[in-house]
Amino acid sequence: MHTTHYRTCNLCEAMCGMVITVEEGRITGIRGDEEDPFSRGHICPKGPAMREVYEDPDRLRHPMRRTRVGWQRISWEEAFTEAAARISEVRAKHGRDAIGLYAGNPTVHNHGATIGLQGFARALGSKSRFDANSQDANPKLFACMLMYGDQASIPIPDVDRTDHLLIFGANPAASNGSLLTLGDVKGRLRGIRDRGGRIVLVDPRRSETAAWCDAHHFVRPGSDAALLLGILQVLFTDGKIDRATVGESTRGLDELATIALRFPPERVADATGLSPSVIRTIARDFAAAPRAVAYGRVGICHGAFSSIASWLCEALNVVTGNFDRDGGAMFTRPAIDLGALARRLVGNRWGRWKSRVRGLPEFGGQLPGAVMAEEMDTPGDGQIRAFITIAGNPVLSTPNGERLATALAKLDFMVAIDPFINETTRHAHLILPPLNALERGHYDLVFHALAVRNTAKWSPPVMPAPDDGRDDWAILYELGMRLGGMRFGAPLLDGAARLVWRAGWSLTADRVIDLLLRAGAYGGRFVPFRGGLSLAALRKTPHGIDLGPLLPAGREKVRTQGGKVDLAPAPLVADLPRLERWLDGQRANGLVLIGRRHLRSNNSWMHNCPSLVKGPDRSGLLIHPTDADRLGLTDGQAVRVRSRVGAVAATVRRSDEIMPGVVSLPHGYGHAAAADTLRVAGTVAGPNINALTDEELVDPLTGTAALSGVPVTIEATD
Ligand SMILES: Nc1nc2c(c(=O)[nH]1)N[C@H]1C(S)=C(S)[C@@H](COP(=O)(O)OP(=O)(O)OC[C@H]3O[C@@H](n4cnc5c(=O)[nH]c(N)nc54)[C@H](O)[C@@H]3O)O[C@H]1N2
Ligand SMILES: Nc1nc2c(c(=O)[nH]1)N[C@H]1C(S)=C(S)[C@@H](COP(=O)(O)OP(=O)(O)OC[C@H]3O[C@@H](n4cnc5c(=O)[nH]c(N)nc54)[C@H](O)[C@@H]3O)O[C@H]1N2
Ligand code: SF4
Ligand SMILES: [Mo]
Repeated sequence: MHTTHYRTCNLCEAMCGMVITVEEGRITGIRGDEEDPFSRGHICPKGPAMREVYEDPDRLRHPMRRTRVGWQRISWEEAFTEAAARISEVRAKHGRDAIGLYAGNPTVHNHGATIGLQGFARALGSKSRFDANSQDANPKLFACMLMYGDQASIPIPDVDRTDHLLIFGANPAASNGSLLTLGDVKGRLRGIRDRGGRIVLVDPRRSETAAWCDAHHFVRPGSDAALLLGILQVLFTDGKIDRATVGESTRGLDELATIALRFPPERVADATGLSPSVIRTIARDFAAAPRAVAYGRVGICHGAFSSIASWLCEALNVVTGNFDRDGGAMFTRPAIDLGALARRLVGNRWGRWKSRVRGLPEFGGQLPGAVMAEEMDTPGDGQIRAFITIAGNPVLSTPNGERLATALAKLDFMVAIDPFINETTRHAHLILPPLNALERGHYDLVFHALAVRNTAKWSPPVMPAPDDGRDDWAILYELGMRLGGMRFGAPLLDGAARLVWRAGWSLTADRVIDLLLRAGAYGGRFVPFRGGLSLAALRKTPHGIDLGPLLPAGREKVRTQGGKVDLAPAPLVADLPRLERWLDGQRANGLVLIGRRHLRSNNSWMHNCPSLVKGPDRSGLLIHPTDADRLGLTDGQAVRVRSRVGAVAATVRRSDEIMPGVVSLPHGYGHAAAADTLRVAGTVAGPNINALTDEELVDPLTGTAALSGVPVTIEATD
């Protein structure tokens, strides 16, 4: 038997369409789908590696219990009974907040996990909630919440129509885009230059993306906020801001101008590493372009001033008239309105409670990952004693991961919902492995809402699910019900769900997607015979549906009181003195560490795929030749890299692609501790960068980890 399946890859944010062929029950090919209207045949090496993940002998197919003599297979019933009993026990003895919950990145690439987690977290009722966004996009979401009134109002660079793209700290050539879903990234970016437009990159590393740009400028890690103030100063001084027009749809323009005027390029040049004339050129080229858009991502979210930098990057688009217009920063109109869901389930909240030990604020119901370890290893009321992870590997992904590993090992109880026994889940008492992505349906709940065109696509399962397999949704649902009932914030619905569950049924995540599609902007809204989008309609268009280009959204997306964009939100303005103290103060001048991504890795979890890890060692410590010469380091030399929190072994890679004064290690490596259970990854060289990153270095507004710009020293070990 030979079958062909069309599917969206759910590994990264790019939503590539794939054609998967299956013969005699085996996957025989995965290639790009030329007929997918969004990705147009583009695919990267990770897409085909989905077969290796599916077939991986290390991937768990059954629940596992850790015993004195190793991992033991148990039944789902045993696993759920034990997990619910142990969690309930800790909850009864120490209170709800003693249960920690960490949700990792793949949950947002999985509609069942995305929706299920909301109901599950409420079932737990704990304030000790964490997710990967506090190592990722929280500063940007926070800026959007304050400026546009909603953390789900995230403007997307209209790459297909812009004349000028100014990138701060993103490397789409490796990452394929983030908070910017653009299938066929290379083709789409090339389109800008083919139209006579320009791409300018600001990054401490001359990354793979630099080769696609007209200009690249080195910037000192963590200094983007200062650079953006310098750019805005030039625009306000030059009179490039149409104050009357911008003033109509915003508040705080005069305040922003007054702030920016205090930061002429001469004041920020030294701290940023860009000369005043380069800063002026960046500003003037941006202002001169008919349609321009500034885009900042992980690089600017990983600094100590990440919320300010994210704010100013948004503000640059707004003040130059490039907000909510074609070719600028635009909002999507997805088939399922993630914003409405998020407002209902997450809310635009900040600072309702603070972390117990350090007093960092919650944001959207989550505390920062940077406090996880101290909340476990500091005794007292509310100390985390039981921990649930789903689709996360915080030992490799959060700052000072080694401290976390030590704390995990001392917990009363830990359960992981994960298909692998890795550096984090190895500390669990129980592991509940979900179905593989190819064994379940897929709808990109999150990334359709962040894409450069409005599109919708449903991917049915490719491979049959084993009889006793459960997807993430089903696992969360069962455990949530046993812990007091899934709660989605609608008591009637929650009550009905409980009755249905008691009767032995459950609602599937796919059914929820169908309901949301019908209720959405393109759905029939449950009017009989009206037609419109539904799961059935999407099944009939297996390559996906193009719903058109981004359109101005105006009031619908700017949800502040009064409906105006806030250009000078009070919490961000109040944080500026901290930036000024740093800018004008004595700055340490030692080496600082930044991270990087490679096309062939996906955070920490795909190094067990042989096709992705073959070839040259990609984990080297990048160091500029002038720094290497000063330290007497040669290419390939073994070194020890040390920070305040730890030390790791690394191999020197001299390269002028990195800025002098900066060194770089990729994140997601350091698999030695799990070498027995990740038998391919365990042989891959490279240290855990997050054994060096410092949990004390955070953006104080959101608690987002400052993973970039960590002070380090380097010494030769051979
Ligand atoms: N192949 C691959 N693709 C991925 C992932 C992966 O691991 N591998 N991960 C996915 C995930 S979870 C995400 S969030 C996205 C992230 O996608 P991107 O935001 O594109 O992230 P990176 O590729 O890490 O690029 C960040 C860039 O910021 C630079 N940088 C570091 N510090 C600074 C700074 O202070 N200022 C400036 N201006 N730049 C700085 C780095 O040198 C790097 O080039 O990628 C997604 N896609
Ligand atoms: N120094 C440094 N640290 C970083 C970053 C950086 O740039 N530099 N980037 C940060 C960013 S942007 C992110 S998003 C985080 C990512 O960090 P995390 O989200 O903590 O971890 P991942 O490495 O994505 O690990 C994903 C886990 O999910 C499991 N998994 C995969 N698919 C599924 C599934 O369908 N269901 C379930 N239940 N499990 C699944 C994998 O086995 C793995 O254990 O790392 C952050 N950490
Ligand atoms: S670019 Fe992203 S979505 Fe596309 S094939 Fe690669 S991992 Fe999958
Ligand atoms: Mo991420």
